[in-house]
Amino acid sequence: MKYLPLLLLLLCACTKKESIPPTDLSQAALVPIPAEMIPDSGALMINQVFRLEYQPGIIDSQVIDLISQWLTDAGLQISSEGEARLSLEQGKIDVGVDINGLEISENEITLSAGDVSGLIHAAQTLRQLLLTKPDSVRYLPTGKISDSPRFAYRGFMLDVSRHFFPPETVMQIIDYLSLYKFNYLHLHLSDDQGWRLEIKAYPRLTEIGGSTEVGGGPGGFYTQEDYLALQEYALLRGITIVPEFDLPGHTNAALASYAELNCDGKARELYTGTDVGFSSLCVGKEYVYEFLDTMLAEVAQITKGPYIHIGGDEVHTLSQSEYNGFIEQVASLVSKHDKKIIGWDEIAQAELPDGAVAQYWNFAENAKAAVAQGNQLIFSPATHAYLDMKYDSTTELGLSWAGYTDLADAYNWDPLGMVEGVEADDILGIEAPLWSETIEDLDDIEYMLFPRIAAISEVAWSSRDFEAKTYAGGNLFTDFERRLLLHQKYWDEIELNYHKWK
Ligand code: TNX
Repeated sequence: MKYLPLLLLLLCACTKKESIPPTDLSQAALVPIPAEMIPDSGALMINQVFRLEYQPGIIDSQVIDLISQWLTDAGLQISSEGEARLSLEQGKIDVGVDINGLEISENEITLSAGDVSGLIHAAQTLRQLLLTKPDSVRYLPTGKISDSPRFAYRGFMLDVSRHFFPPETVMQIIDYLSLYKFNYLHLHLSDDQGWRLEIKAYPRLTEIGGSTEVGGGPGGFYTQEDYLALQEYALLRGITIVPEFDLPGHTNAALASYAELNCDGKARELYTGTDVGFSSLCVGKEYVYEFLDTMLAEVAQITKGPYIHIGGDEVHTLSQSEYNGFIEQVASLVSKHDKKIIGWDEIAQAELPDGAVAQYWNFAENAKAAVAQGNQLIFSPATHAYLDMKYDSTTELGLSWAGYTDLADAYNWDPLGMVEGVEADDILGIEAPLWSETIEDLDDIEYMLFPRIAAISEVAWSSRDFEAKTYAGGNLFTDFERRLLLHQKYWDEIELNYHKWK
């Protein structure tokens, strides 16, 4: 009896040394949570050399290099020879948008997907398994994951107008978005405080309109070369860029650059404050439509994705019919240049062309009007998805006009059921905007994004079992938090400036 404590101590020490392999894949720290996880009871030893196998000519070599780099950085040894196998298979399973699978057995890892974005997402799943496991654990649990997203559009918006962010910052954000399986990056490229994309036919837009920002800093802009490089960087990581030119309001930077855009023919002063709603292009002037036609033609030509976002929000200086007439004309110009339009929910007050998408941010009547016209919605409700809202009253950065948004608020909502009469088919997806009135650099961006961007990723990607699980504040969120806490290890490793919520 007297030796019992000693015996227990010894037993404990032994089992610890053995480092029990994890055996339950379904408990892995994956965000967004996959559609299906089937664990089995084995384990794969990580510390061995994996022989990379793929179908040459089918999978783009840049994609193979990127996936190998991600996994190597996350701790996998990959080579052309080796005992264990890492196989990449594209097009072998159901060909469907973004359907993907990850299978782990005792000596093989297989990533399979219908298309390239599915392959990238399968790789991100494996990468997350590696990045979130404790350093002492030398095994991955075996089993099978089958996954596909709930919504086709999973976006994040960065306001590069109120404050300008250089291409390196945008690339860093693209890396974060890709890890959490977002597939659209919306760049808010023009507003009262700055015009941020070079337009060759109108160089003063960036020379003058790009020369400052909120607070009077130097501003900046992307050359067309920068813009093309950003798109290429994003596309390789499964992300399409959506350029926004906010029209006809939020246009002071353009009005300061070209006097002809104003009804009185006089250029406006540059603006470095944060008011909204005071500016508008002169919608009755022929010059304005020539300008827009030329500008949109240039943008359409260098934009790889299907959408151009035309803004359309907060126009407080026009009559309803002036506003509607303007939106309809711009919509037809965008269609003429073979792109589809997205606009803030106000655009649904006008007649929308087929395929136009309204971005619901504040007004349910507008969302209903879009659906009544047969158009789809992107959900960005300011009360849950605006990442420029403060977490709580102590948050130094950000605004609070839509209230505070803590991690639970960013997680506990669903687009379905949010606006009466809006059905699943009416919803193209979700987008989280970050307006940058108070956001000045990458550290600020990271603070507002993390951890909430992970919550948004799960709302956008994962189907939620409302029947089986308590929704608001219930065990869905508790389980999300459990998984997310394991992501902090990686965030600490890369010195991410995240908001510590626990
Ligand atoms: C509303 S959302 C705006 C932006 C501001 C933002 C600040 C929208 C379409 N317009 O101009 O930056 O609030 O949260």
